[in-house]
Amino acid sequence: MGECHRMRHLPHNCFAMRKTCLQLLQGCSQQQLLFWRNYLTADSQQQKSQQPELPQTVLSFLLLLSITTVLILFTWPCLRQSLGTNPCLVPNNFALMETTRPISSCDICSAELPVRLHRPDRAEFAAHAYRGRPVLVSGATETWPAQRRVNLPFLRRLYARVGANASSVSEDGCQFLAFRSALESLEEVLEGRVEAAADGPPWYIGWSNCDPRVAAMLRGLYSWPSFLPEEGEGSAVDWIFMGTPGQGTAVHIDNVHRPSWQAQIAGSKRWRLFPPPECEKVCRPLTVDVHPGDIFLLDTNQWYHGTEVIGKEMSITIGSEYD
Ligand SMILES: O=C(O)CCC(=O)C(=O)O
Repeated sequence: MGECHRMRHLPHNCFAMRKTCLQLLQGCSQQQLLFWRNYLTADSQQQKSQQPELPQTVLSFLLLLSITTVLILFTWPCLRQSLGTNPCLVPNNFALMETTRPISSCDICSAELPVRLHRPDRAEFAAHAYRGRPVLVSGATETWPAQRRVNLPFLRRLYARVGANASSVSEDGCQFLAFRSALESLEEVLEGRVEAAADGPPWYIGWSNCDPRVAAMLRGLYSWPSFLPEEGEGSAVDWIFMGTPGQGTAVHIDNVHRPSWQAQIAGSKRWRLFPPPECEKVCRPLTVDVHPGDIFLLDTNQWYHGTEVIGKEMSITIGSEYD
């Protein structure tokens, strides 16, 4: 094919760039031109199928970038807390919680909520234990010495006597939550950073009481509610929440294993409950006021909840999850 053979490196779009192509192909016979046309067309199609197209690469990159951004946005509050002093065991990221929580059956709603029970026995409570409907039990803690004895000075003495390391509540899976209060640990609270008077500067905290010596002493002052399902006792850590009037928790939803009970030992607390979005058409938000002697039972995984101490007293609660 003479001169034509040396034009192996014709540009692939040669036939589109007619002028250049014709110059390059000068001297080729009709047959040679046909040869090159077939050769180049086949070659360029093969190359096309081997190389990923630019738009596809850009799209993949953008997709990856969006996924990474969304992941960072959703997990950042957790990551930041985990890197700081508080382990992020009570999830506080609304978007993350909302996208990962299981969808509720709207059987958690009914016209009359909360369900009100007075000193139920195990059989009566069994009908409500796992239904997800908030239950307010009255008259179930009258015999608890905790009602009269547990307050901040008592807890200060107890931790000092037992020699429990109060800062340990933020290690090994135990938690200390300071909510809006500028407090770093339970130690600070017990060592006097807050006033025991209800009308002093505001504060509100919660902690999982995982020191076995303190737990044993406190369990001598209250008992596992007798109406709860039998197999539930002792399997979970007790939680104490306490603080001054006007304080409490912002609305949130939990990711814990089981439903919770909470006994109001002192003061009064208002719970604001909101159904999950999938049940908004079936049930309404509700407000439940809990007073000393009441036990409030709530599936905190299904109901968005926030609290506020009402009245003039310091609020103290003890509670746990039940099986
Ligand atoms: O008792 C409180 O004030 C808050 C309790 C709470 O938010 C919870 O148990 O998830």
